[in-house]
Amino acid sequence: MTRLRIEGEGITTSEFGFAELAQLPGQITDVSQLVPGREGGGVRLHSLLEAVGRTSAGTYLTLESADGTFAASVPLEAVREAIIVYRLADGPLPPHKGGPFRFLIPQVEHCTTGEVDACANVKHLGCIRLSQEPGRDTRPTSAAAHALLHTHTGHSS
Ligand SMILES: Nc1nc2c(c(=O)[nH]1)N[C@H]1C(S)=C(S)[C@@H](COP(=O)(O)O)O[C@H]1N2
Ligand SMILES: [Mo]
Repeated sequence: MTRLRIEGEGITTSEFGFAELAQLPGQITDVSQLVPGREGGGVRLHSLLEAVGRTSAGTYLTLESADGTFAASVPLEAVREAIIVYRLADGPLPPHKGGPFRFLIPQVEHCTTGEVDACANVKHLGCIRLSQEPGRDTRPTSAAAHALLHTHTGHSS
């Protein structure tokens, strides 16, 4: 069973599977209510951070895909409203929707527009890491690199 790991400064390393995520407070039954055009259900990032006893220690959040091929590091403050999408109807979020775990930032800016943009909506999320300094970030920085990435991964945006 795939699990989502949370680790870093000031927290207890923890792992969450579908069942654990479903038991947290802060459930979002239908993410399309918050992010038009998106499907599935999720839980607020804030609930996960509370569950692992987050103190004020970490200021950056690094989101890494389970296979390690993609990572984005963003200020925690800027993604306070983020959601971990983990379900579609009663089952897990399928891989073609970015599952089993997908980071989703409501009202995010377009790709390559800043420190927090749509590229930080990491799919197939494996690990969330808290740190004082920015962490690993493989997001494309140029339009050309971005176009290439989209070609390779079949992005729709
Ligand atoms: N694991 C993983 N997550 C990823 C990417 C990727 O290549 N791998 N691309 C990112 C980029 S650049 C964008 S713009 C969004 C696109 O997500 P969408 O196709 O659902 O809009 O996913 C992000 N999450
Ligand atoms: Mo992107």
